Amino acid sequence: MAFRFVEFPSAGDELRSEVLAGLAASPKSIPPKYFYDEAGCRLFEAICVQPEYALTRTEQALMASKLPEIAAAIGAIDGIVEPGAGDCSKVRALVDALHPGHLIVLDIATNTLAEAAEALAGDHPGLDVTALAMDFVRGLESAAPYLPPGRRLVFYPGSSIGNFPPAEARQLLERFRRLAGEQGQLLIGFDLKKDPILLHDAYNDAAGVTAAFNLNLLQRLNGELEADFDLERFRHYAFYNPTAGRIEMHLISLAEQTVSVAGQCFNFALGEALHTENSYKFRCDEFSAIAVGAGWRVKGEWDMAGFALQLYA
Ligand code: AVJ
Repeated sequence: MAFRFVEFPSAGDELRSEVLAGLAASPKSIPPKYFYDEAGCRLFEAICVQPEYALTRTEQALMASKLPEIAAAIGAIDGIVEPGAGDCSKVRALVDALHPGHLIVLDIATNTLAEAAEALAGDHPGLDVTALAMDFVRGLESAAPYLPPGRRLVFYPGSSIGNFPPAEARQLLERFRRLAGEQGQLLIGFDLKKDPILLHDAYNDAAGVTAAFNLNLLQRLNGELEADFDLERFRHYAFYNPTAGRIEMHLISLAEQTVSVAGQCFNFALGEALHTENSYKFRCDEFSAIAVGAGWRVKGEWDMAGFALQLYA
């Protein structure tokens, strides 16, 4: 089994500085990448099996039904690179179809990544697996020394790209071009614009898992930044903003209150919002305009039930 794990330093300092900056800003916000502590990763996996949240199931069904076609369109490759791989569940089917020699997985959730990548390596004796624990939005370029030579496919499924506003999405796709290199390709999944009530329900599941996922961010800050958020005094609030083309998730203060975080005090007015996530939805042509703006050329497109995969070279 060929497996190596590299942890990049300073994730802790960045949590502290980004959270303090976000709480000091107006309106208040915290980047969604901080949802994924261990409890957050488990809650996200639970969201993915909620009846209202079709995104992950649809992507899996699309991958399963079109895999031979997608694999043929990709052709022979030497390595797959997956930023934000999380529990590495999505890349398995692709590894089995494409048989690359190398797999490089990156994620900010250190333990989830390390365990999943090692298990994947154990299941694929011929595959060389490298797990890089890092905030790839910041440190993507430091993955360069770990990349295999030859033809690389960057795999970015799950509509994670939806967390970035269009201008930032374009920049990230430009960086993915450099990551993929000469003759590189990109297979990317994104959620499509659809009936807004369906979108609304996907982020307001009846079992309250998305609410728990959103509130867990405060729990995490209580544990890791010595904060004293009272989770009873914040409400999960998610809605589709059709003008911006995105789901917005907020935590709304149910009272006027003062919260201490890492020794600093922050006031929340009654009804004040802490913005925790944007999840952009696209039409296929809208998305390809962003990717083409980043220098990619469309090579293939597959869609099913409100979700799309596009292949770029
Ligand atoms: C992992 C960013 C694709 O936006 O749908 C799910 C995260 N947030 N429910 C999404 C999420 C609330 C998810 N992404």
